[in-house]
Amino acid sequence: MLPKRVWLGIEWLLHLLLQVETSVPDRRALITGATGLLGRAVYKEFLENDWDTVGCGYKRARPKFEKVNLMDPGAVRQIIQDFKPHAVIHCAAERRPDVAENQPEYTSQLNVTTSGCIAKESAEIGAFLIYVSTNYVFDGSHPPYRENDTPNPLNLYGKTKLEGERVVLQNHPGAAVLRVPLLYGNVEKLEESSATSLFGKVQCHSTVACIDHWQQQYPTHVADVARVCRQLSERRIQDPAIHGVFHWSGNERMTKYEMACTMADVFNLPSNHLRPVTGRPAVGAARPQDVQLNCSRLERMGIGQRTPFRVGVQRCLWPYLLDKQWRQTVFH
Ligand SMILES: NC(=O)c1ccc[n+]([C@@H]2O[C@H](COP(=O)([O-])OP(=O)(O)OC[C@H]3O[C@@H](n4cnc5c(N)ncnc54)[C@H](OP(=O)(O)O)[C@@H]3O)[C@@H](O)[C@H]2O)c1
Ligand SMILES: *[C@@H]1O[C@H](CO)[C@@H](O)[C@H](O)[C@H]1NC(C)=O
Ligand SMILES: CC(=O)N[C@H]1CO[C@H](CO)[C@@H](O)[C@@H]1O
Repeated sequence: MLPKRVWLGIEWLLHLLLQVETSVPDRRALITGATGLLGRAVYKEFLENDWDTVGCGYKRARPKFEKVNLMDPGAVRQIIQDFKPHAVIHCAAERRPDVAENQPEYTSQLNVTTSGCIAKESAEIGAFLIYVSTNYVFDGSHPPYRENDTPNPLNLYGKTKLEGERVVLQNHPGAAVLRVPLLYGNVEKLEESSATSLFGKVQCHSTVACIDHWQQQYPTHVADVARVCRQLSERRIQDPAIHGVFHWSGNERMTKYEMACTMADVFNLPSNHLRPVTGRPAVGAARPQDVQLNCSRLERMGIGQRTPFRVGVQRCLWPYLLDKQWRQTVFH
């Protein structure tokens, strides 16, 4: 028997050796939409966790990312053939329901045709693909929704995302579809997420703001979704049987009105100018009332994390706080 100290020494050496081994990234990830709200977080998550990571964008690509027009099948083929990724995380899409409603041609080309093309090219080189989809594929009449519940999208955005799911799984049966609800996180401007955009109204104390209190949402931090994408990709390397539809979501049910009140509370701002609107919204694309996602499939795999909404909004909104005095006393 060796003394305990010698064993500890051997263990330590092995630990060091393994670290050297794993510090050379031999896993490659391609992130589409890496300039977008979710893609930025996904890119960061893979990059910081030992993946050789390439992000692509379009209008905002340069200089950090590859500029690839995903509408061009030749360009899609070229980047996938050149980089030969092990995992492709497809975050590029047209996600604004009102734009999708008004520009259906454009939306379906980007959402459907492009996704099918990425799926075909990924399958050809044996890369795992995660297609990011939405809880809007459901109509909201019977929450919570499991992965195999029947979709019934109410608006064109949900319809094209659902078509995208189908064409992805047809062209790449080993792919994964990850459905997520309303996302928020570090934004380039407050309007980038419909959750963070509420902060403008919250800080404008002098103006009464009527805010939706009808639709139940589950605001989800992009860093949490990014973590799910990475963990799922790593699990897939060990277990090639992993594929199909997955759900991920925050677990705090809130209306936009409740999100706005929470933001006011987090930053100790007045909220008496915020007014709840309890009726179904009359304008814009049709929206389902409650599309809670049952996430137990990923939970059972031990995958996922959930940033509390108060913590998430404090982190991503404080740069937009107008009251510098308050910022100084609390953060410095
Ligand atoms: N945001 C949400 O609340 C939400 C909710 C549920 C599901 N999702 C899904 O999550 C995914 C990511 O959404 P997001 O909010 O991160 O979107 P986003 O911020 O609007 O980003 C869209 C991305 O798509 C890229 N893109 C657009 N047209 C392109 C083209 N022709 N070629 C190459 N790239 C192009 C954009 O690149 P450039 O800007 O560089 O042109 C950008 O990186 C989408 O699949 C969306 O459906 C989002
Ligand atoms: C989620 O679905 C699982 C079965 O897949 C079920 O056991 C569980 O009770 C469901 N959770 C909720 C909150 O409905
Ligand atoms: C709802 C919608 O726009 N559907 C279209 C999606 O794109 C395909 C082509 O890839 C069309 O055939 C669908 O009509």
